[in-house]
Amino acid sequence: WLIFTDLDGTLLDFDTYDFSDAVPALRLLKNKGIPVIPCTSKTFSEVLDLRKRLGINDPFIVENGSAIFFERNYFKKVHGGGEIEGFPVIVLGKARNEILAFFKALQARFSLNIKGFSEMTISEIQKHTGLKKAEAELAQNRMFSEPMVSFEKNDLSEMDGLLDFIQENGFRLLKGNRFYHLIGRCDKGLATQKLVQLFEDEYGKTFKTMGLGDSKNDLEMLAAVHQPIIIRKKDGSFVHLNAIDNVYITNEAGPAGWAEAIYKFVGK
Ligand code: 2M8
Ligand code: MG
Ligand code: MG
Repeated sequence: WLIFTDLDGTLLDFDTYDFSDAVPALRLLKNKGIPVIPCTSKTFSEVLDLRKRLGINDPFIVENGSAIFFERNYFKKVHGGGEIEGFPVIVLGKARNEILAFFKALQARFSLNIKGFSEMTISEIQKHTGLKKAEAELAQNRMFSEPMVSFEKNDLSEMDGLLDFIQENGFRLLKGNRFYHLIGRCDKGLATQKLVQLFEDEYGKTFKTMGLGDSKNDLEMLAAVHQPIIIRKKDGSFVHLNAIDNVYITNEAGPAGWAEAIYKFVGK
């Protein structure tokens, strides 16, 4: 198995970011030598901090499929993608300065009532996310994307011409939980496929793949794996992603649902 997992609302509790209900399942995967690969909207800095606490050292996908990072020597084959902060990296998205320049162009053209992370103070980010100060700083330290809150009545995807303009210029707008995310022409699914390929080239065999997620921006990741898992939300609802077959929807929410799916498909 290779396990691809979203973090917020999936492996981490939506409000408290706690993952204690998933600890025994994480330990089980570690004992079995099964890689746990975060695939998240979060930044390199946030995931670096979290993987220490989660006790995992497998590759990770950040900022909605914008880049794949792994430890030196994790793969023996050379990939020539360069390094960022000591980690070999494969960049699939666009650099933050390009993202921010386009974000300004977007605001100028559509006069939207939105506010990006780059325009927020740390305490505003804390207010929107419930993160602690140090964590909010890690979330603001972005390389490839701009999350934003919208104060518009309608979903941004319903605004006339907006998505076309974004797409024509080589960008994408995704909906996470609390925020919209402006990224390059990438998604969690493309990054997942790319990383599966690296594993298969390295080991010369195929892997069974599982993906776990709770929102719309997880769609492409879930479509790219053999066993997609939709994690139930705390109010009992779950995201409806009709384009995906063979999906298992957990009974439990957040990290408890995560553990439930691991036991069901990987065993105890
Ligand atoms: C943002 O992402 C979440 C996840 O889906 C969202 O859109 O609600 C990101 O900015 C991430 O970096 C941050 O940690 C998270 C905190 O809730 O919010
Ligand atoms: Mg999520
Ligand atoms: Mg996410």
